[in-house]
Amino acid sequence: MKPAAFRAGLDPDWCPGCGNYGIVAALTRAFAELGLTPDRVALVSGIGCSAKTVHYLNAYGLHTLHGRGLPVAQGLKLSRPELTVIAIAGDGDGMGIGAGHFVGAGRRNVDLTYLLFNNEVYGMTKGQAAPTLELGAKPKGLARPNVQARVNPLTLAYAAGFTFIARGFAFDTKGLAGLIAEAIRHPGLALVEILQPCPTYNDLHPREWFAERIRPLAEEGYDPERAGPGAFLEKAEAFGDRIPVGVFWRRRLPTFEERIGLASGRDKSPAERARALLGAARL
Ligand SMILES: Cc1ncc(C[n+]2csc(CCOP(=O)(O)OP(=O)(O)O)c2C)c(N)n1
Ligand code: SF4
Ligand SMILES: [Mg+2]
Repeated sequence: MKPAAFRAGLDPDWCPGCGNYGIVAALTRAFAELGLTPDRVALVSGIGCSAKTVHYLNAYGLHTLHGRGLPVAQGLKLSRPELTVIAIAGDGDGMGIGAGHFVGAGRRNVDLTYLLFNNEVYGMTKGQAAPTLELGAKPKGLARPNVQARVNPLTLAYAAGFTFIARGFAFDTKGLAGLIAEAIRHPGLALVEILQPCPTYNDLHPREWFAERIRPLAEEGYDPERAGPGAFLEKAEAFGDRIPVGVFWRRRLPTFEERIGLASGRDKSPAERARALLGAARL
C-alpha cells in the first residue's frame, strides 16, 4: 500500500507549520515501507495536540486519558499480539503525568513502539513549560523563565530499561520514517523521541533551529548495539550546536511476552493461537 492509504481523510486542526504534519508523513511512509495494512496497526494516545494524531490516520485508534496511553497500549498488545501497536504521547503527557507508566513500561519490555512528540511545551493548553524544557528557558507562552530542570527522555528510557532508544526530527520525513520502521521491527519496547517544532508557543526552537543542528549518529560511526553506557550518555546528553539523531541504543532482551510464555509469534491473534492448539474443527 502507498503512504496515502494510511491517511484518514480528515483535515488536521493543527496550527500551520506544526511539526505534527511531518510526523504524520513519516508514520504513513514507515507503514508503507514495512508492507503493513491499516487493519494490522493500532495507535493509542493520551491527551494533547500530539494525541490527535490517531484521528488523522487510517488504522485502529484509541484516544485515551492524559498520560495513560502506555498502559492501554501494553494491554492491547498483550491481548492482540498480531497488531503493530504504536503508543503516541506529547512530552507533557509522557514525561509529566505519564512518567510513572514510562518507567514501568521500560521494566516490562512489551513489544511495542512509543513515539514521544517533544515540543518542550504543553501545546494544547497554551504553551506552559513541559518537563523537557530547559531550566531558565522562556518560550513565548511563559510569563517568566522556567524554574524547573529538564528531564531527558533518552536517558530516562535507558534507566528504565527500554531496549531500543532513538531520536528523530519531525521535518526529516525520510530519516524519521526509517527510525519508526526500525523501532517497529525491534522485538521489545522501542522509544522514538521526535523533535517537534511548535511554532505557536515555542519560538526558541523553530524548524530552522533544529535543521541546522541535527547530525545523524550513523555518520559518526556510532554503533547502538556495541556502544556502552558512557558512549550512550555522551550522545544522549548532547543538545546544543550539535543534536544527534538516529538509534542510540539497541539490545535484544526477552520481551514481556516471552517472559510470561505468551509469545507464540507476532502474527497470531488469541483466536488463531487457540485454533492452532485445539484444532479448527472443534472451535
Ligand atoms: C488529568 C488531566 N490533567 C490535565 C489535563 C489538561 N491537559 C490537556 S493536554 C495537556 C498537556 C499537553 O501537553 P503535551 O503532552 O506536551 O502535548 P502537546 O499538546 O504539546 O502535543 C494538559 C496538561 C488533562 N486533559 N487531564
Ligand atoms: S499549539 Fe503547537 S503543538 Fe499544538 S497544533 Fe499548534 S503548533 Fe502544533
Ligand atoms: Mg508538548
